[in-house]
Amino acid sequence: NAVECYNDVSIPWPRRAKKKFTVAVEGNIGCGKSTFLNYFMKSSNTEVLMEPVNSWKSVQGHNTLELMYKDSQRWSLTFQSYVQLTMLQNHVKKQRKAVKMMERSIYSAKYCFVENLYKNGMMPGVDYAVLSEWFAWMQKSCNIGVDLIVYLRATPETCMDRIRQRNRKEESLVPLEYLESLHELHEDWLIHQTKFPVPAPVLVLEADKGLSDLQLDFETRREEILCGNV
Ligand code: TTP
Repeated sequence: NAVECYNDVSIPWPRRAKKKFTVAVEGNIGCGKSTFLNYFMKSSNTEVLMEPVNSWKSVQGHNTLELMYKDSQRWSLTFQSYVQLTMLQNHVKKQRKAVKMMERSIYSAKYCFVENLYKNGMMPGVDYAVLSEWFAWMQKSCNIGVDLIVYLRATPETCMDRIRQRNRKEESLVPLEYLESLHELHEDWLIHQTKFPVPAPVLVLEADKGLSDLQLDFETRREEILCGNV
């Protein structure tokens, strides 16, 4: 399969490159995923699927992201079911280039965000159960595989600073504790690998540094990221 092929260094790179390869970029809110994706957008063999945040803000005229932050008990199921749909659409979207790079995945939406909402009492148990049933069905029935996860690992404090700087109006009320809780869930999933299945090898990039230093890391690790030689 694609992972084995990309990891098999005995196969020369141009031939390895002909196999399709999917990378999911993960990390807390504000960690720098868009910067990462903008950087790799310049690679000619890579297609980049940015997260459809704008479509979450305008579902037939409804801002589901804003509703979720304003009253999560009432609206988090509405929001997360739409996120799950848009993630699925990106996963199954026909891949034309050798590398498909996705901002997040259906996995972090479920294992980090939905878990966070449920475990902190922001999503009723019945809503969590319905989303979990949908998720389990999609795992069995749809092609949602990824070949590599790039984890941009930043402290909640760094993420908070970056969220403040970008000043997205829906996120004005996000408290540090929310980011701390999401951070723990990303760490449990991708670093300790104790809580949920990890669908692909994980490449960790420390993302607390300034964005220009981070871009140097993108450059140095470029081959690993685009070929999966982790
Ligand atoms: P992120 O997916 O973390 O995207 P980002 O724009 O913060 O990424 P970066 O700064 O690293 O480039 O979150 C976008 C918004 O959507 C954020 O407010 C969190 C929210 N969100 C959820 O609430 N639930 C979800 O399942 C997902 C995927 C995002």
